[in-house]
Amino acid sequence: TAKQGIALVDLDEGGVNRAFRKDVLSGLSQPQKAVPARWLYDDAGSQLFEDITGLEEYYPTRAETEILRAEGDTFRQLIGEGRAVVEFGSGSSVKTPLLLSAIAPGAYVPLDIAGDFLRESSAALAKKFPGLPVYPVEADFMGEVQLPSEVRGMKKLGFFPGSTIGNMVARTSVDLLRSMRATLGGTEADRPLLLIGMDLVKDASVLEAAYDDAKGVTAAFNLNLARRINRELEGTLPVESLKHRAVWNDDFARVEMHLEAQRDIAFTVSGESFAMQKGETIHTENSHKFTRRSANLLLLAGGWTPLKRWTDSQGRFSLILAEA
Ligand code: AVJ
Repeated sequence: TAKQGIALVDLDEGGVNRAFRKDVLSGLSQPQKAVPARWLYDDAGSQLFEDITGLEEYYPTRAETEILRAEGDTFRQLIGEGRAVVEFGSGSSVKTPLLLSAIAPGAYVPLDIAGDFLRESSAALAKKFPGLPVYPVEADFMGEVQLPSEVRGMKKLGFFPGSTIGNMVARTSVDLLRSMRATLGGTEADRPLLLIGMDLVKDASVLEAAYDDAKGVTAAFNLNLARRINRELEGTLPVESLKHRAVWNDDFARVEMHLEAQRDIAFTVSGESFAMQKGETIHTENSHKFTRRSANLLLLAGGWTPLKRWTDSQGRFSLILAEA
């Protein structure tokens, strides 16, 4: 069902985020321990991710921004003016303005589950584009979202930069692409467009460095999840005995982040006991990388026909325009 403007964080009597606890307890009970990547992004985690985007080794943000800067004229030709831009996520202070100034949209609709961040970034954006109607919607865009009535008659462009799609396994990303289609609506005569960032397969050493930087910012980002579990779920994870690992999994074409136990450890979370042997890991994130073909295949499976593809000058990252 479509959602709009609901309070999405469900806390128990003690103020504990129920979904977080459920995901952590069930994830730590699996043979390969795993916690869904979305829990990396509390306030500290979101700040650390911001820091990651400025790192020498982390090329995706710079590469995608380069494309957005360089291809404004082509975007405008292919997308046309006056569309309502529906961004899946709150929007970045750099990328979103580049797109909006290139295509002169009729409205901007950022969708995000984190209401505070959504309101802040929307206000900043509205200030930058005084004539542009901005309609933030607090919603989980993994399902169909009801767009504000003000944009119902307008043609739509979905915008999903950052290769965030890469965080999902194939079946989840296909579901998301189909939900995006449903959210954006349209008809056969008036098909919505989607501009989506997808990071590309490249040398494993380049990828592993991008997810295990010399300054240790990505390590801090990953370890922050253990700290968050300790803080929010009365956990006793020995953070100093966990090590950040970034490994290229060639079978699935993805970089995986793990937290690896440096010795045999035992700990509790919300009163439940867990143990890890030395070398055992908690899998905390997937970042899938694509080829031209795998990107096209994924989009097609999700109900989108690729129309045009751009890469940065070093061929590291792609932006794809697709039509429903
Ligand atoms: C925000 C999902 C695009 O996978 O590259 C960066 C997150 N994790 N470094 C990515 C991330 C470790 C990032 N995304």
